[in-house]
Amino acid sequence: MKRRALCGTSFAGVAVLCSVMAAGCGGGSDLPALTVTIPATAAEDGGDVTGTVSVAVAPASDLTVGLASDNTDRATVPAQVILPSSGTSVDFTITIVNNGDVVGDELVTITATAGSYEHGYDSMTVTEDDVATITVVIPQATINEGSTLPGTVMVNVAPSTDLEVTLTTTDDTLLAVVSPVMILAGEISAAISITATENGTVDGDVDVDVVPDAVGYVPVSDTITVIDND
Ligand SMILES: [Ca+2]
Ligand SMILES: [Ca+2]
Ligand SMILES: [Ca+2]
Repeated sequence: MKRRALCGTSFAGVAVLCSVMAAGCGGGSDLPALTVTIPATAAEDGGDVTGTVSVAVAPASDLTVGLASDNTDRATVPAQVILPSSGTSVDFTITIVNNGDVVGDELVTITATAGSYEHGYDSMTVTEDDVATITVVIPQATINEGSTLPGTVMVNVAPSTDLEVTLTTTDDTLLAVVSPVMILAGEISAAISITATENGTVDGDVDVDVVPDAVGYVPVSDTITVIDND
């Protein structure tokens, strides 16, 4: 995708942009233009990508080009690059920010400016790689038959309305869990309670998973070992 700023239009936003260009706008003069070319998309976890700023005719002397990103939470660029008088383009690195937040795909616009040039810009979509998860956390590694322990169920994205969480275990004859529990709107966790059922059978020590389920969240279970007392 390539775009150039249009000067002399009646749109208020564009007029403000053009006013920054001093002599470049309003008089109808045909200043040489900077052209920015960047990939249309970049994956949040895909590493850095390369952009290019170019001009139609090589500058008379090395040209300092200022660069800016309008969404530095997603992508950053060097403050400036030098377009050498020996050429018509220069590459620059776009650093893609890989975070753990779940915000969805977002648009980033990279703008290039230089004195006596019409500025140029191009936009890209940085695609989200993180997902909303719901995770069971049981602090202890073991639970004795006949006893009860507290735990927590946590989300990495707070729900906008109360979230019902269903909990199950992979062996409900040995380990019971109170279900459902609610994570309240705006909160990220709720307490849970697990009980190792007392019985008279020789079961041995058994690993049991506690598995969460909530609409819109990827489940992450936890494992605890039930210690037999028979
Ligand atoms: Ca990420
Ligand atoms: Ca993310
Ligand atoms: Ca037993």
